[in-house]
Amino acid sequence: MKPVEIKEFGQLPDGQMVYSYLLKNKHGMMVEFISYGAVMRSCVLPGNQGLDVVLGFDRLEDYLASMNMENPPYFGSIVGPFAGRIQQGVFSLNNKVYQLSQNHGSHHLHGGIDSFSRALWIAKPQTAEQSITLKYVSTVGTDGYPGEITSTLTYSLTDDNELKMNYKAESTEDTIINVTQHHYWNLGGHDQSVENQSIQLNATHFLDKNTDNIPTGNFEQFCEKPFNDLTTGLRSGLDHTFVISDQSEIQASLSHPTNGWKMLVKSNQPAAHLFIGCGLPENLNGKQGVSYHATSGVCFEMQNFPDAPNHEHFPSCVLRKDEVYENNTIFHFVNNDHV
Ligand code: FUC
Repeated sequence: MKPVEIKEFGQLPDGQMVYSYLLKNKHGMMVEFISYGAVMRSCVLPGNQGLDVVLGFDRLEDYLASMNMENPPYFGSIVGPFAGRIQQGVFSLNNKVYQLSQNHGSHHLHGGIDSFSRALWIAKPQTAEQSITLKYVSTVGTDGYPGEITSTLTYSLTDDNELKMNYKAESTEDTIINVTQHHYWNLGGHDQSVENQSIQLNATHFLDKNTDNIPTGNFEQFCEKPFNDLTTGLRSGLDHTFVISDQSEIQASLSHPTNGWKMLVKSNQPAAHLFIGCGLPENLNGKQGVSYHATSGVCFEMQNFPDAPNHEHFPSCVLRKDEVYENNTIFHFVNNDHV
Protein backbone atom coordinates (compact mmCIF):
# COMPACT_ATOMS: atom_id res chain seq x y z
CA MET A 1 0.00 0.00 0.00
CA LYS A 2 1.38 3.42 -0.97
CA PRO A 3 1.66 5.60 2.17
CA VAL A 4 -0.01 9.00 2.20
CA GLU A 5 2.56 11.82 2.48
CA ILE A 6 2.34 13.36 5.96
CA LYS A 7 4.00 16.66 6.99
CA GLU A 8 3.85 19.03 9.92
CA PHE A 9 1.73 22.05 8.93
CA GLY A 10 1.93 24.24 12.04
CA GLN A 11 1.34 24.46 15.75
CA LEU A 12 -1.85 25.53 17.47
CA PRO A 13 -1.48 28.16 20.24
CA ASP A 14 -1.73 25.34 22.84
CA GLY A 15 1.25 23.59 21.24
CA GLN A 16 -0.62 20.77 19.48
CA MET A 17 0.70 19.93 16.02
CA VAL A 18 -1.47 20.22 12.92
CA TYR A 19 -0.49 17.82 10.13
CA SER A 20 -1.01 17.89 6.39
CA TYR A 21 -1.85 14.80 4.34
CA LEU A 22 -1.28 14.58 0.59
CA LEU A 23 -3.17 12.07 -1.56
CA LYS A 24 -2.05 11.46 -5.17
CA ASN A 25 -3.49 9.34 -7.96
CA LYS A 26 -1.87 7.80 -11.02
CA HIS A 27 -2.78 10.77 -13.27
CA GLY A 28 -1.02 13.22 -10.97
CA MET A 29 -4.16 14.58 -9.30
CA MET A 30 -3.24 15.71 -5.77
CA VAL A 31 -5.42 16.63 -2.80
CA GLU A 32 -4.10 18.00 0.47
CA PHE A 33 -5.93 18.01 3.82
CA ILE A 34 -4.94 19.40 7.19
CA SER A 35 -6.03 18.09 10.55
CA TYR A 36 -7.31 21.52 11.73
CA GLY A 37 -10.99 21.65 10.73
CA ALA A 38 -10.39 18.62 8.45
CA VAL A 39 -9.73 21.30 5.84
CA MET A 40 -9.08 20.50 2.19
CA ARG A 41 -6.27 22.94 1.48
CA SER A 42 -5.65 22.24 -2.18
CA CYS A 43 -6.95 20.11 -5.02
CA VAL A 44 -4.66 20.02 -8.04
CA LEU A 45 -6.15 18.56 -11.21
CA PRO A 46 -4.08 16.35 -13.52
CA GLY A 47 -2.42 17.60 -16.66
CA ASN A 48 -2.76 21.35 -16.36
CA GLN A 49 0.55 22.17 -14.69
CA GLY A 50 -0.80 22.61 -11.23
CA LEU A 51 -4.38 23.82 -11.75
CA ASP A 52 -5.39 24.19 -8.08
CA VAL A 53 -9.20 24.39 -7.94
CA VAL A 54 -9.92 25.14 -4.26
CA LEU A 55 -9.38 28.29 -2.22
CA GLY A 56 -7.20 28.13 0.87
CA PHE A 57 -4.38 29.61 2.90
CA ASP A 58 -0.66 28.83 3.01
CA ARG A 59 -0.26 29.07 6.78
CA LEU A 60 -2.09 27.68 9.80
CA GLU A 61 -2.11 31.19 11.33
CA ASP A 62 -4.26 32.39 8.41
CA TYR A 63 -6.80 29.60 8.98
CA LEU A 64 -6.94 30.46 12.69
CA ALA A 65 -7.29 34.19 12.02
CA SER A 66 -9.99 33.59 9.39
CA MET A 67 -12.16 31.81 11.95
CA ASN A 68 -12.08 34.97 14.09
CA MET A 69 -13.39 37.22 11.32
CA GLU A 70 -16.85 38.69 11.66
CA ASN A 71 -18.00 36.41 8.83
CA PRO A 72 -15.57 33.48 8.79
CA PRO A 73 -15.17 31.98 5.29
CA TYR A 74 -14.81 28.37 6.59
CA PHE A 75 -12.28 27.70 3.80
CA GLY A 76 -12.28 24.01 2.90
CA SER A 77 -13.47 22.81 6.28
CA ILE A 78 -15.94 20.24 7.52
CA VAL A 79 -18.93 22.05 9.00
CA GLY A 80 -20.91 20.69 11.93
CA PRO A 81 -22.54 19.44 14.08
CA PHE A 82 -25.24 21.48 12.29
CA ALA A 83 -24.49 23.30 9.02
CA GLY A 84 -26.39 26.50 8.27
CA ARG A 85 -28.45 28.63 10.58
CA ILE A 86 -30.73 27.62 13.44
CA GLN A 87 -33.17 30.37 14.38
CA GLN A 88 -32.14 31.91 17.72
CA GLY A 89 -30.07 28.71 18.27
CA VAL A 90 -33.14 27.05 19.77
CA PHE A 91 -34.68 23.65 19.07
CA SER A 92 -36.75 21.02 20.88
CA LEU A 93 -35.99 17.35 21.04
CA ASN A 94 -37.75 14.68 23.13
CA ASN A 95 -39.87 17.43 24.75
CA LYS A 96 -36.83 19.32 25.94
CA VAL A 97 -35.75 22.76 24.72
CA TYR A 98 -32.07 23.20 23.88
CA GLN A 99 -30.24 26.51 23.54
CA LEU A 100 -27.23 26.35 21.23
CA SER A 101 -24.50 29.00 21.15
CA GLN A 102 -25.53 32.20 19.33
CA ASN A 103 -22.46 32.86 17.22
CA HIS A 104 -24.16 34.68 14.33
CA GLY A 105 -26.09 37.63 15.69
CA SER A 106 -28.75 35.97 17.81
CA HIS A 107 -28.67 32.82 15.65
CA HIS A 108 -26.57 29.67 15.59
CA LEU A 109 -24.42 29.15 12.48
CA HIS A 110 -22.31 26.23 11.26
CA GLY A 111 -22.04 24.42 14.61
CA GLY A 112 -21.15 27.43 16.74
CA ILE A 113 -17.99 28.58 18.48
CA ASP A 114 -16.24 25.24 19.07
CA SER A 115 -17.53 23.72 15.85
CA PHE A 116 -16.02 20.91 13.78
CA SER A 117 -14.35 23.57 11.56
CA ARG A 118 -12.23 24.73 14.50
CA ALA A 119 -11.43 21.26 15.85
CA LEU A 120 -8.19 19.36 15.71
CA TRP A 121 -8.98 16.06 14.03
CA ILE A 122 -6.79 13.03 14.66
CA ALA A 123 -5.71 10.73 11.83
CA LYS A 124 -6.35 7.01 12.14
CA PRO A 125 -3.90 4.49 10.64
CA GLN A 126 -4.26 4.31 6.86
CA THR A 127 -6.38 1.35 5.74
CA ALA A 128 -6.66 1.94 2.00
CA GLU A 129 -4.40 3.39 -0.66
CA GLN A 130 -4.71 7.17 -1.16
CA SER A 131 -7.15 7.56 1.65
CA ILE A 132 -7.11 9.37 4.98
CA THR A 133 -9.43 8.88 7.94
CA LEU A 134 -9.79 11.61 10.56
CA LYS A 135 -11.63 11.37 13.83
CA TYR A 136 -12.99 13.97 16.23
CA VAL A 137 -14.99 13.56 19.43
CA SER A 138 -16.95 16.58 20.63
CA THR A 139 -17.85 16.43 24.29
CA VAL A 140 -21.39 16.56 25.73
CA GLY A 141 -22.73 20.10 25.76
CA THR A 142 -20.21 21.60 23.32
CA ASP A 143 -22.03 24.66 21.91
CA GLY A 144 -25.15 23.33 23.63
CA TYR A 145 -25.53 20.10 21.63
CA PRO A 146 -26.72 17.04 23.51
CA GLY A 147 -24.54 13.92 23.38
CA GLU A 148 -20.88 13.17 22.90
CA ILE A 149 -20.64 13.13 19.11
CA THR A 150 -17.99 10.94 17.50
CA SER A 151 -17.19 11.92 13.93
CA THR A 152 -15.26 9.76 11.50
CA LEU A 153 -14.35 11.23 8.14
CA THR A 154 -12.66 9.39 5.28
CA TYR A 155 -11.44 11.17 2.17
CA SER A 156 -10.26 8.95 -0.70
CA LEU A 157 -8.83 9.82 -4.10
CA THR A 158 -9.45 7.30 -6.88
CA ASP A 159 -7.66 6.78 -10.21
CA ASP A 160 -10.90 7.94 -11.88
CA ASN A 161 -10.26 11.44 -10.46
CA GLU A 162 -12.99 11.06 -7.87
CA LEU A 163 -12.63 12.60 -4.48
CA LYS A 164 -14.84 10.62 -2.15
CA MET A 165 -15.98 11.82 1.23
CA ASN A 166 -17.54 9.43 3.71
CA TYR A 167 -18.56 11.08 6.97
CA LYS A 168 -20.15 9.17 9.86
CA ALA A 169 -21.42 10.34 13.25
CA GLU A 170 -22.62 8.58 16.36
CA SER A 171 -23.85 10.17 19.56
CA THR A 172 -24.17 9.00 23.15
CA GLU A 173 -27.58 10.79 23.39
CA ASP A 174 -30.25 11.74 20.89
CA THR A 175 -29.02 14.88 19.14
CA ILE A 176 -29.35 16.83 15.90
CA ILE A 177 -26.87 16.62 13.05
CA ASN A 178 -26.29 18.12 9.62
CA VAL A 179 -22.71 17.93 8.46
CA THR A 180 -21.34 19.36 5.23
CA GLN A 181 -18.16 20.41 3.48
CA HIS A 182 -17.20 24.03 2.76
CA HIS A 183 -14.78 23.85 -0.18
CA TYR A 184 -14.78 26.87 -2.48
CA TRP A 185 -14.33 25.52 -6.02
CA ASN A 186 -13.05 27.31 -9.09
CA LEU A 187 -12.35 25.14 -12.14
CA GLY A 188 -10.24 27.88 -13.72
CA GLY A 189 -7.92 27.89 -10.71
CA HIS A 190 -8.23 29.52 -7.29
CA ASP A 191 -6.87 32.83 -8.60
CA GLN A 192 -9.74 33.29 -11.11
CA SER A 193 -13.44 34.22 -10.92
CA VAL A 194 -16.26 31.66 -11.20
CA GLU A 195 -18.59 34.17 -12.87
CA ASN A 196 -18.49 32.54 -16.32
CA GLN A 197 -18.58 28.92 -15.08
CA SER A 198 -21.84 27.10 -15.44
CA ILE A 199 -23.72 25.51 -12.55
CA GLN A 200 -26.38 22.86 -12.96
CA LEU A 201 -28.48 21.34 -10.22
CA ASN A 202 -30.76 18.36 -9.87
CA ALA A 203 -33.35 20.74 -8.42
CA THR A 204 -36.31 22.92 -9.34
CA HIS A 205 -36.91 24.61 -5.96
CA PHE A 206 -34.94 26.36 -3.28
CA LEU A 207 -35.86 27.23 0.28
CA ASP A 208 -37.45 30.62 0.74
CA LYS A 209 -35.63 32.56 3.47
CA ASN A 210 -36.10 35.67 5.57
CA THR A 211 -33.79 38.68 5.78
CA ASP A 212 -31.64 36.85 8.34
CA ASN A 213 -31.10 34.05 5.76
CA ILE A 214 -33.25 31.62 7.74
CA PRO A 215 -35.74 29.34 5.94
CA THR A 216 -39.35 30.50 6.23
CA GLY A 217 -40.59 26.94 5.59
CA ASN A 218 -41.80 27.79 2.07
CA PHE A 219 -40.29 26.62 -1.21
CA GLU A 220 -39.63 28.74 -4.29
CA GLN A 221 -39.47 27.41 -7.81
CA PHE A 222 -36.62 28.72 -10.00
CA CYS A 223 -36.98 26.47 -13.05
CA GLU A 224 -39.35 23.93 -14.60
CA LYS A 225 -37.00 20.97 -14.89
CA PRO A 226 -33.85 19.95 -13.03
CA PHE A 227 -30.40 20.56 -14.56
CA ASN A 228 -31.17 24.02 -15.93
CA ASP A 229 -28.25 26.42 -15.82
CA LEU A 230 -28.63 28.73 -12.85
CA THR A 231 -29.73 32.15 -14.06
CA THR A 232 -27.44 35.13 -13.70
CA GLY A 233 -30.00 36.83 -11.45
CA LEU A 234 -29.87 34.08 -8.89
CA ARG A 235 -26.12 33.67 -9.14
CA SER A 236 -25.35 37.27 -8.27
CA GLY A 237 -25.92 36.67 -4.55
CA LEU A 238 -25.92 32.96 -4.24
CA ASP A 239 -26.48 31.75 -0.68
CA HIS A 240 -29.40 29.38 -1.21
CA THR A 241 -30.46 25.88 -0.27
CA PHE A 242 -31.65 23.88 -3.27
CA VAL A 243 -33.93 20.90 -2.76
CA ILE A 244 -32.60 17.84 -4.58
CA SER A 245 -35.34 16.53 -6.89
CA ASP A 246 -34.51 12.84 -6.79
CA GLN A 247 -31.73 10.52 -5.79
CA SER A 248 -30.43 10.04 -9.34
CA GLU A 249 -26.70 9.72 -9.64
CA ILE A 250 -25.61 13.33 -10.17
CA GLN A 251 -26.88 16.10 -7.92
CA ALA A 252 -24.93 19.09 -9.22
CA SER A 253 -22.19 20.09 -11.60
CA LEU A 254 -19.80 22.92 -12.31
CA SER A 255 -18.25 23.39 -15.78
CA HIS A 256 -15.54 25.66 -17.07
CA PRO A 257 -16.36 27.36 -20.42
CA THR A 258 -13.00 26.73 -22.12
CA ASN A 259 -10.58 24.40 -20.32
CA GLY A 260 -12.83 21.31 -20.55
CA TRP A 261 -13.01 20.62 -16.80
CA LYS A 262 -16.27 19.60 -15.25
CA MET A 263 -16.96 18.67 -11.62
CA LEU A 264 -19.85 16.28 -11.00
CA VAL A 265 -21.24 16.19 -7.48
CA LYS A 266 -22.90 12.99 -6.25
CA SER A 267 -24.35 12.81 -2.78
CA ASN A 268 -26.85 11.05 -0.52
CA GLN A 269 -28.00 14.40 0.95
CA PRO A 270 -31.45 15.99 0.43
CA ALA A 271 -30.12 19.48 -0.39
CA ALA A 272 -27.27 21.39 -1.98
CA HIS A 273 -26.52 24.70 -0.31
CA LEU A 274 -24.72 26.88 -2.86
CA PHE A 275 -22.67 29.81 -1.75
CA ILE A 276 -20.69 32.26 -3.86
CA GLY A 277 -18.66 34.18 -1.35
CA CYS A 278 -20.87 37.26 -1.18
CA GLY A 279 -19.94 37.57 2.49
CA LEU A 280 -16.18 37.33 1.90
CA PRO A 281 -14.18 40.42 2.75
CA GLU A 282 -12.61 42.05 -0.33
CA ASN A 283 -8.91 41.34 -0.84
CA LEU A 284 -8.64 38.40 1.51
CA ASN A 285 -5.04 37.21 1.25
CA GLY A 286 -5.03 33.58 0.21
CA LYS A 287 -2.59 30.95 -1.05
CA GLN A 288 0.41 32.02 -3.14
CA GLY A 289 -0.32 35.71 -2.62
CA VAL A 290 -3.71 35.50 -4.36
CA SER A 291 -6.19 38.12 -3.25
CA TYR A 292 -9.62 36.48 -2.97
CA HIS A 293 -12.85 38.32 -3.72
CA ALA A 294 -16.62 37.73 -3.78
CA THR A 295 -16.61 35.49 -6.90
CA SER A 296 -13.37 33.59 -6.27
CA GLY A 297 -15.14 30.30 -5.66
CA VAL A 298 -18.46 28.52 -5.27
CA CYS A 299 -19.32 26.10 -2.45
CA PHE A 300 -21.45 23.03 -3.05
CA GLU A 301 -22.47 22.17 0.51
CA MET A 302 -24.28 18.84 0.32
CA GLN A 303 -26.47 18.65 3.41
CA ASN A 304 -29.90 18.62 5.05
CA PHE A 305 -32.01 21.80 5.18
CA PRO A 306 -30.83 24.64 7.47
CA ASP A 307 -33.04 25.17 10.53
CA ALA A 308 -34.53 21.68 9.96
CA PRO A 309 -35.16 21.15 13.71
CA ASN A 310 -37.71 23.99 13.60
CA HIS A 311 -39.73 22.85 10.55
CA GLU A 312 -41.63 19.60 10.87
CA HIS A 313 -42.03 19.19 7.10
CA PHE A 314 -38.26 19.34 6.47
CA PRO A 315 -36.31 16.04 6.43
CA SER A 316 -35.48 14.92 9.95
CA CYS A 317 -32.06 15.84 11.29
CA VAL A 318 -32.37 13.84 14.50
CA LEU A 319 -29.59 11.38 15.24
CA ARG A 320 -30.79 8.79 17.76
CA LYS A 321 -28.20 7.38 20.11
CA ASP A 322 -28.30 3.92 18.52
CA GLU A 323 -28.05 5.19 14.94
CA VAL A 324 -25.26 6.15 12.56
CA TYR A 325 -25.55 9.31 10.46
CA GLU A 326 -23.76 9.36 7.10
CA ASN A 327 -22.95 11.99 4.53
CA ASN A 328 -21.49 10.41 1.39
CA THR A 329 -20.43 12.93 -1.20
CA ILE A 330 -18.24 12.50 -4.28
CA PHE A 331 -16.62 15.22 -6.35
CA HIS A 332 -15.80 13.68 -9.72
CA PHE A 333 -13.54 15.61 -12.10
CA VAL A 334 -13.86 14.87 -15.80
CA ASN A 335 -12.20 16.34 -18.87
CA ASN A 336 -12.39 14.72 -22.29
CA ASP A 337 -9.24 16.57 -23.37
CA HIS A 338 -7.16 15.02 -20.59
CA VAL A 339 -7.93 11.73 -18.88
C1 FUC B 1 -22.49 29.54 3.83
C2 FUC B 1 -23.60 30.49 4.04
C3 FUC B 1 -23.44 31.52 4.98
C4 FUC B 1 -22.08 31.88 5.45
C5 FUC B 1 -21.00 30.89 5.18
C6 FUC B 1 -19.61 31.32 5.17
O1 FUC B 1 -22.82 28.24 4.10
O2 FUC B 1 -24.87 29.93 4.14
O3 FUC B 1 -24.25 32.62 4.69
O4 FUC B 1 -21.75 33.14 5.24
O5 FUC B 1 -21.27 29.84 4.42
